[in-house]
Amino acid sequence: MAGEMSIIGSVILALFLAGYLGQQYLPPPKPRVIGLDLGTTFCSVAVFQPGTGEVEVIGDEKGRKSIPSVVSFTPAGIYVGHEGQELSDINPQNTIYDAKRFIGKIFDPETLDQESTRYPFKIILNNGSAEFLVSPNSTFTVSPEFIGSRLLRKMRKMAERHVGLPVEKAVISVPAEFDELQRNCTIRAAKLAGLDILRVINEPTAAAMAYGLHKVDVFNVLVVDLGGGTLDVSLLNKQGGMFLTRAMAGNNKLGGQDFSQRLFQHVSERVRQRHGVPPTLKEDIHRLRQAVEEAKLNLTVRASVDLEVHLRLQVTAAEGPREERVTFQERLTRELFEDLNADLFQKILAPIETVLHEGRLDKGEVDEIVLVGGSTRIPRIRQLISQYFGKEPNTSVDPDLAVVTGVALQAGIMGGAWPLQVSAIEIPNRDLRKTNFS
Ligand SMILES: *[C@@H]1O[C@H](CO)[C@@H](O)[C@H](O)[C@H]1NC(C)=O
Ligand SMILES: *[C@@H]1O[C@H](CO)[C@@H](O)[C@H](O)[C@H]1NC(C)=O
Ligand SMILES: *[C@@H]1O[C@H](CO)[C@@H](O)[C@H](O)[C@H]1NC(C)=O
Ligand SMILES: *[C@@H]1O[C@H](CO)[C@@H](O)[C@H](O)[C@H]1NC(C)=O
Ligand SMILES: CC(=O)N[C@H]1CO[C@H](CO)[C@@H](O)[C@@H]1O
Repeated sequence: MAGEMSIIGSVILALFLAGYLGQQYLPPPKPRVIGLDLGTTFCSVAVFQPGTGEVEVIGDEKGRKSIPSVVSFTPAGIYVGHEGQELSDINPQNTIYDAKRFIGKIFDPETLDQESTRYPFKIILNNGSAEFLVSPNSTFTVSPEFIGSRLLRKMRKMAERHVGLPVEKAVISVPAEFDELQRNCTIRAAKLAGLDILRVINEPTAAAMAYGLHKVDVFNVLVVDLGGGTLDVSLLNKQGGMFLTRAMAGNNKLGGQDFSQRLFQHVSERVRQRHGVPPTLKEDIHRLRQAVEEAKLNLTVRASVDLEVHLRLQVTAAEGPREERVTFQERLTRELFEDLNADLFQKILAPIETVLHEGRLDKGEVDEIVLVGGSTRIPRIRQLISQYFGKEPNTSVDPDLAVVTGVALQAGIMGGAWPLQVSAIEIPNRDLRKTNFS
């Protein structure tokens, strides 16, 4: 008996030793579960590297770490991400973006009609669900899930190329406000892309994890996510190592696109003042929009930028209409950008106040503020938030990649990757309503 015990003991010891040595000397296993952020305007994919414990965000063929959530249908085929985005100005009726706003949502005809007016493509109602009507060659409808699946498929391919193995499992994030049907439809989109979803986690929880807040002693975390087209503010509580969403508020019509639009309108008006006509050719508008977008990004790091765009303006002269080729140059300052958007920036505070009120919390009781979404890079927005709270927000993780970083950490946990971390996640939020300002 004692002999048997000691044999079992040695076997266990040997197993431990093998595990320890294996961990020390074998090449680390490849990540088997990927983390996906299927965003309204951008998507990204990341893996947790077993061994180093680092998260690696995977680039596309050109190394870009997020792809636009755009799918364009042409007679030659379907173009996804940057390629789809490139076609948005010349193929607007067949280039679908913002599909996430429609996934798993039940609409009444009036609401959908109202939403449709904001888009250059056709949206129709099919038994309460939104579908996109496209006619690249023949006319057909595609569902928001189908659009999601093409984006997810592209990210799956990016991951497979990076890892060098087929990828079939993933963890995906969704907005905290998503109901069961929206979550189910997101899972269905992943299935269509050949991916099995092991867990769905809330975007603010993922962002908090990216900052390691699941491992440190904090209680109240406020997550401000300002993306291309939406603002989401969530108040999280940590209870027994698990995140609970206490309150949510936002503005589903406020984001980087609106800030760019203000700058575009300004620049367009300057063209009119200088040359008598505003840009009207599709190519001119496309070029001007791209230049404005780039200038906006540069104004985050510089005080001014010099815009230079070649235009072919359609001038009406006494002899009839003619085309005038001009090189439009204009200096844009950060101050101008802030002035043009002052009222929009101010709108960020309303949902913050709402979540504090609903969570019955004083702003001084917020332990950490996490900023997510590309538009939180804008210096004036950071300043507004830090002034409001009287403390600095957490910004060390790239705000475009904070969500996917947290999702990949969760994917690492699900994949049983070494080093094992606490599997702290979240308590499902039931019957929680989001207050929307828009
Ligand atoms: C029509 O367009 C779709 C989507 O862009 C493409 O998949 C399909 O092959 C095209 N069909 C024909 C007959 O060209
Ligand atoms: C329409 O939607 C309802 C639920 O929203 C579902 O029960 C029904 O089966 C659907 N009908 C069709 C034809 O898809
Ligand atoms: C979502 O999917 C689960 C599991 O497949 C199912 O039990 C549930 O009824 C679905 N809910 C909705 C609202 O579709
Ligand atoms: C923006 O910055 C990039 C790189 O820093 C530079 O190449 C580009 O010319 C800048 N654009 C403007 C409009 O200043
Ligand atoms: C500036 C700031 O608030 N940084 C915080 C970000 O989050 C970590 C926790 O991981 C804190 O330790 C930092 O102080």
